[in-house]
Amino acid sequence: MVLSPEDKANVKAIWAKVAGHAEEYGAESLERMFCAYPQTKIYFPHFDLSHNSAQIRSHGKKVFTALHDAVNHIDDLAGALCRLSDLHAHNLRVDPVNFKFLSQCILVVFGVHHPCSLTPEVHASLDKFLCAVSAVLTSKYR
Ligand code: HEG
Repeated sequence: MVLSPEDKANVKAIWAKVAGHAEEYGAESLERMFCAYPQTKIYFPHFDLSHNSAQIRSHGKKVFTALHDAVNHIDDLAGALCRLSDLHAHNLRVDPVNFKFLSQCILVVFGVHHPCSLTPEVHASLDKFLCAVSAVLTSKYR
């Protein structure tokens, strides 16, 4: 998944809107994933999955903070996500299909909160970025 200079600029621009909302947007993305794709709940048996639970908020913030870090290292995603890629492949063993589900929900959250910013071009760039992140996080399975 190759991001053009324009894709990178689009991702950085829309990601600037997350500032101060990482927990809120992250939690909403997770809740949408658990609701629309209930099979994803299997990875979180130890979580309280009720609406707006402290665990969902805290995990949502972690996911969005990691994505923020990835945006800041958009030219070296493999390096920026190296530790998380080990964790997801070797410890968590999340089936790669689930990354598409979460990415889809993250896109929807941007659409809900920033409808005017999510132009078709920005949508396409953000989709490519999330695909690239997912590819790194699922690259070490064996
Ligand atoms: Mg993952 C932990 C990021 C997709 C299931 N995930 C984590 C952590 C981060 C993260 C930052 C905390 C790591 C730590 O504790 O050091 N996850 C992350 C990103 C993405 C992603 C950026 C994709 C955009 N994760 C993902 C998906 C699933 C999943 C699709 C399953 C449906 N993640 C998962 C689980 C944990 C993490 C079960 C451990 C949660 C816990 O026990 O606290």
